[in-house]
Amino acid sequence: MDIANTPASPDTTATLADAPPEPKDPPVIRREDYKPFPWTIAKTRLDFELGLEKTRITSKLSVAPNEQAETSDSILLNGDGIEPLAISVDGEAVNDWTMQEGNLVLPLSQAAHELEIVTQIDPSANSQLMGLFASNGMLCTQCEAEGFRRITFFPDRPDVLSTYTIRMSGPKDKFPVLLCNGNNTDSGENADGTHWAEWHDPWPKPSYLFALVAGQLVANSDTFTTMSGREVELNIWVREADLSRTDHAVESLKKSMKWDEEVFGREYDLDLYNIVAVSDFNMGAMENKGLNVFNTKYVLADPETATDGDFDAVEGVIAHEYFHNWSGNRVTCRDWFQLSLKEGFTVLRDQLFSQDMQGEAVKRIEDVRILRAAQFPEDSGPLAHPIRPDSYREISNFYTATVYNKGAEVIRMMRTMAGEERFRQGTDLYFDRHDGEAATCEDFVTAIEDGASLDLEKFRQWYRQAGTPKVSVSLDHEDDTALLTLKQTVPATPGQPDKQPMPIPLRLALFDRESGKHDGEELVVLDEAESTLAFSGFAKPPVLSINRGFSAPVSIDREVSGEDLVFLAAHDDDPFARYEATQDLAVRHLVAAASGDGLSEEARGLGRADILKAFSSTLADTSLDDSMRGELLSLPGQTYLAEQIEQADPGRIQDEREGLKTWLGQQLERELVSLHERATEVPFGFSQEARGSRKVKTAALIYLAASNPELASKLAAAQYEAADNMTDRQGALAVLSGLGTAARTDKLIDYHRRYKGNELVIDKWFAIQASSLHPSVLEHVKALADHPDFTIKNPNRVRSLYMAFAASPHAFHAVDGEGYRMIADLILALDPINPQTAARFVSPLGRWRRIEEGRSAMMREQLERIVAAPNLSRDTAEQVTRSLG
Ligand code: B3K
Ligand code: ZN
Repeated sequence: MDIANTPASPDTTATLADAPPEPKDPPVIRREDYKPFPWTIAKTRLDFELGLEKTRITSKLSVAPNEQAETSDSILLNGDGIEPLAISVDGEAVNDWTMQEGNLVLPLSQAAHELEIVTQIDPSANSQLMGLFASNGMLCTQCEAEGFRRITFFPDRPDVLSTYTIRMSGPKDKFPVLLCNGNNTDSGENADGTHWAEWHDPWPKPSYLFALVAGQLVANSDTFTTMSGREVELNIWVREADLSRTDHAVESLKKSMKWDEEVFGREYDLDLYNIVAVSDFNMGAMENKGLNVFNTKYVLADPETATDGDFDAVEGVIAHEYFHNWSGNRVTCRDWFQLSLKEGFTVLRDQLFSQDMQGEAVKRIEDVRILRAAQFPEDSGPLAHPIRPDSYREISNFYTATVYNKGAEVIRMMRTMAGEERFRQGTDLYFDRHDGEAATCEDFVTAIEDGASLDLEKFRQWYRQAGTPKVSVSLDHEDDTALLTLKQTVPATPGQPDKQPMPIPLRLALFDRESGKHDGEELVVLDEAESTLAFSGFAKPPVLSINRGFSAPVSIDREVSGEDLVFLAAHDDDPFARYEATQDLAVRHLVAAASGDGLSEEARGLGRADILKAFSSTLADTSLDDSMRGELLSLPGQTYLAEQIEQADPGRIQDEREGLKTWLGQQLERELVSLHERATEVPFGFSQEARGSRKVKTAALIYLAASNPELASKLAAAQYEAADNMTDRQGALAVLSGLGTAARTDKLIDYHRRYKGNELVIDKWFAIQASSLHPSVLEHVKALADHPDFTIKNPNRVRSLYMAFAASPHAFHAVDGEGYRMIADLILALDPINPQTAARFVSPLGRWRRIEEGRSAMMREQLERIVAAPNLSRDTAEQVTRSLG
């Protein structure tokens, strides 16, 4: 039967162009309303006739009543911006269907049926980059969370698992490579210049894991032999010109596969693992079963064009997506409220992997820095939500640092309390129990509880309550006993005014002042509002090291002397705690200086003197490796500092922080210059030593740039010229871009000329200028927005210019409010093109309540301007409304 000629119902005459605008107040979806889908879809067969402007999809679904759910006399198939061209049930064309808010509702009797639905889409017009879209002449998909419904009508929810068989055909010249999930079962050519391929994925999966790619691609191929001896073909697909930059990705994939076998006992389950790199992508990467789609940023790396940080990020994201094969794909989520089930767990898995690959100490410090810069502000602002949210309007807004990074910290705490071995028993049980299922966070906690023999009853609060707990710490000394008093408070957050205490595992050690040693570390779990612990055997008051390794994602508020912090900064054998002591010295000093009445000259001098002591011992300590030294020499970020102040003045924070940098640069000029010289002599390589030397080389320049700009400019220009790798060149350029010297302009021009045409490096060129400390940064950003290389259509380019800008307090918080206006303008311009990316820019403005009055009013004004705009997307509307709320 020619179903393509079946007349469309009158209900579907609306087209995308004349579709009504999204309602201003889209419905709230609530976790407590979860109901299983009334139908199962055992098999899904999709036939794609591919074209950049026109792709036709014929979908055949084997449906049957779901015994586990309430019965229904109809089936609701989600759709978004698509129309059915033809529908048949059991081979008969039907027209008694209706459309409800873009979804297709089809009456269906309680029996098994075969549905067939035809849709047609224009991938080249898909600027949202959700569903099937065109990028540089190739076609690819992004379906998580709700993109599949932009391709065909389907129960687009993670608890409907189906086995997919795909046929795809298209012109061979445009799409020589045709890829899909699973295994390639057949392929062939037609006489008319088209060709086709069939793919079958034996593992049932939800629609968000579906993927298809068609384009002119070449592969870097390799194999991996799994622990049971199966050989897996690995391919990293890229444009031909990028092939030489894919070796690191291949190596990272093989390391990830091996590590997951060794550490979590997880073996890969298909004979093929494909990764495709695309330039236009809303996120980092996507874990589609057997066919990951990656942003080029997380695939391509060579020393000439990628920094050490980029190399690490490629390795980490490749690992993350690979690990999802078990934590996410084999065991998926029941509904999107459970997102942290797969994301929090997978972030923890990738963090542990990177700790093993790159070194535990520095990786842990980096992860905590990210948490504090991105998640702590979220947790104390209008967008705060628990790691398992209770409601949303647009799920894309909940791919947050809370769900991902705090989610990882919560699972890390279970691991800390259980110990590695018992935690592994818990995860083994989780994977065994729920393999092939759509599970919940509760299932995960129960499995860890059972497998690791832990009582996690109270611990479940971490899934329910938002807000960063604060632990107040005081240490008293009586006779030979140290008395430690711990008090916790969990702050009120939107919708959660009252909070319960939560179990907080704190690793701690008490140091003897004279010997500089301690008698072993203890793990204390504070699970009440307040608790006092006694430690005997201390004739003199010991020095307390607490929350070692950042064992709990809390903020610590403690009475401690500068002297004790200087002691810990020099002696603590826990690298994180050592880092934290130096950070604490700087935080205390800068927060006092930048808030209220500021500091007296005397207090300013005392605070600085302690910081100088800590920095001096860091510079002099020959037992430290340079990677760690680089961490110890970094000052706390401005956003984190602002977090410590009720209503922060970003201008004062900036001035104080810069003032401290200048002073330290002056005091330590000789040491910093010799550190730079020593590091410059280390030849390029990937060893820890070589990487560490690159890190401290630029760290030294950062202080010198503040204290002696002429000298720093000379050294940075020389570093730029001599660089045989991107880490040195980018570090030097970033320093120069904040200075007013002639070398600044020279090197920025040179960099652009040198790397013209390399999208990822030109992204860096934009970001370096947008985040610079140059006084004219706003003018620079405006000029860059008009640069021929800028396009609002490419998310990487938008992020490189505007995310860098919004994340730089110096630029974003310009005193006349121009920075806020520029971000609001961007949101309004980007929203109709790519709402998901536009909505990501709302949160910097949403901090208005925590900023001093003058700026606060201007930030709010911009949010009000945005919310008043007509036809705002659901994504942006939700974020702005919550931010104003
Ligand atoms: N799971 C994807 C993220 C999808 C985001 C959708 N808005 C990548 C990841 O976390 O691995
Ligand atoms: Zn993920």
